[in-house]
Amino acid sequence: MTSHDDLVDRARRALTAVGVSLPEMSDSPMSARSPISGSDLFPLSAGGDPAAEIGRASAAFSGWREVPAPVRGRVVKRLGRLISEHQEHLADLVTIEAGKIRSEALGEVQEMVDICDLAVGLSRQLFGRTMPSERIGHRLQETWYPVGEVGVISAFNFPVAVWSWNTAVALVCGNTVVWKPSELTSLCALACSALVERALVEEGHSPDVHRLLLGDRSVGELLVDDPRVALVSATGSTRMGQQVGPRVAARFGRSLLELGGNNAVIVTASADLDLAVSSMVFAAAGTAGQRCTTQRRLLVHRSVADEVCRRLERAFASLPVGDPFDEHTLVGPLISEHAADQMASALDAARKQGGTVTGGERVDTGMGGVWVRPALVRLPEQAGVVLTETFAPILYVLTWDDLDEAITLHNAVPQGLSGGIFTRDQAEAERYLAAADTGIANVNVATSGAEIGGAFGGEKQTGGGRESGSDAWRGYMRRQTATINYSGHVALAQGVDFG
Ligand code: UN1
Repeated sequence: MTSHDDLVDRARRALTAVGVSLPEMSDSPMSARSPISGSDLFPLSAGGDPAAEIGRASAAFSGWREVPAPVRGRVVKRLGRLISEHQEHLADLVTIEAGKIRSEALGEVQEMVDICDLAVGLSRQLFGRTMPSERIGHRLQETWYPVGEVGVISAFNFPVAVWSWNTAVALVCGNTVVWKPSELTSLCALACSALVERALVEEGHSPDVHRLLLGDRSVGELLVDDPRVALVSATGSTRMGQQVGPRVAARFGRSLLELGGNNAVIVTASADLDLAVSSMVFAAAGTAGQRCTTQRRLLVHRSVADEVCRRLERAFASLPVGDPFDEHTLVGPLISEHAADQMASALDAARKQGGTVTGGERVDTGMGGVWVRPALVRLPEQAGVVLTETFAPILYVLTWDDLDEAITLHNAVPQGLSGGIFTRDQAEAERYLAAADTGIANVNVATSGAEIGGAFGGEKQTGGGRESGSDAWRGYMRRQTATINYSGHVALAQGVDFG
C-alpha cells in the first residue's frame, strides 16, 4: 500500500529527475495533492505573474515564427526523446496526481511520445494548396501561418497527453504556448514544462516560447480574456466551455473546445459478445470512468441484453479496485470526494427514474482517497439522468429491438464525442457510421483509447474542436490566400472591365 510519505518521496524523486526544483515553502495557498491519500503532499509556488508570462510568450512569437518549421520540428523531436527518457517519472506523477493505474499512466506518456513523432513529421508537411486561376498569367496559392500565442487549458484526467497534443502541434506550426493546467495536476505540468523548456534551450531557442501558468480559475480567465492569446484550446466540462467560448469570441479570438462526452456503444444481436464485453469493461471502468471518452451508455439488442449485463456485472464486481501503484489494480481512486458525491446522486436519480443499480458502492481501501466500484444501471426506457455526463464509472443500459431505434438513442444526448457499435454484420456497421453524430465512431472498438493519428474531438456540446492528428494542425494556423499576377497586365476576376 502506497503511503502518504511514499507519494511525497516518489513525487520529489520524479521532479528532481526531470529537473524541477521546488523551493522550500510553508505558507503558500497552493499545494500538490494526491487522490490516493486524499491529502496535500507539499506546498507549491504559483510562479510568475500570469499577465507577465503571457507577455513573455507573446514577445517570443516574432522570433519563433521566423524559425523554419522543420527546425522547430527539431525541438519537438528533442522533447519527444526527453519524454521517452523520463517515461517512468512522468507516469509516476500522473499516477500520483490523477490516480491512474500504472499501465494507463505509462500509456498516457506514450501518447505524448507519439504526438511528438507526428508533429515532427508535420513540421515538413504544413501543406497549402494551389488552385488554377481563371486569369491568364496569374497563380492562386494558399499558405498557412502561425496564429500567434496559443493558450492551453487542460483538465486533471489527461494531465500530460492533452497538453502535448496541443503543444507539439502548436510549436511546429510556429506558435508560442501558455499553459494553464488543472490545479489538481500542477506537478505533471511543472515536469512537462521543464522538459519543453529544456528542449527549446538545448536547440538554441528562447524558453519563453513555452510558459506555464499555475493557479486557480482566475488565472485561466486571464488567459481567456487576454487579446494577446490568439487561440484558446480548452479541455473540460461543457459548463466551462459555455463560458470560455463566448468570452473568447467576444474579443474575436479563436477557441478550440474539447468538452463533455456521453458516449454510447451499440451491441447488436450478431455481435461477438466476448469482444464486446471485454472492450466495454475497459471503456466504462478504466480510468475509474474519468475519461471524456469513457463509455457511459450501453444500447444493447433485447435478445442479448440479459447475457451482456450478466457478464458486465460479473466483471465489474471482480475488478481489483485499489492502489494504482499496485500492478494488479485496474480501478484507481476518484479524483475527489465531490466526484463520489456526484456519482451517488446520479445513482439515486437513476433509481428514482426506474433504474436498477448493481455495484457503485464505495470501497474502503484504507488509503485516505475515495474509491468506488463501477456501477451498471439498467433502465426500462430513456431517462433524464442518462442525458448528463457524470465523471465517474456509471454505465447506463437501454435495450432496443430495431437498429434505427438504437441509432436514435445513440444520438439522443446533447454531447457528441465518441461512440461505437459491436456487430458482425457489415451493413449494420455501415448504417451506424453513416448516422452517428459523434466526432469519433468505432466498429468493434469501444469509445475510449483513440490513437493520436486521427483528429480527436466531437460535435454538439462537446464543442466541435479537433486536436492531435490528421489535419487538426490547421486549427493552430491561419490561412492566407494569395493571387500572384505575372502577366504584366491588369486582369480583373469575374471578367469585370474597369476601363
Ligand atoms: C480525454 O479524456 O480528455 O481516447 C482524452 C482516449 C484518450 C484521450 C482521452 N486517447 O481515451
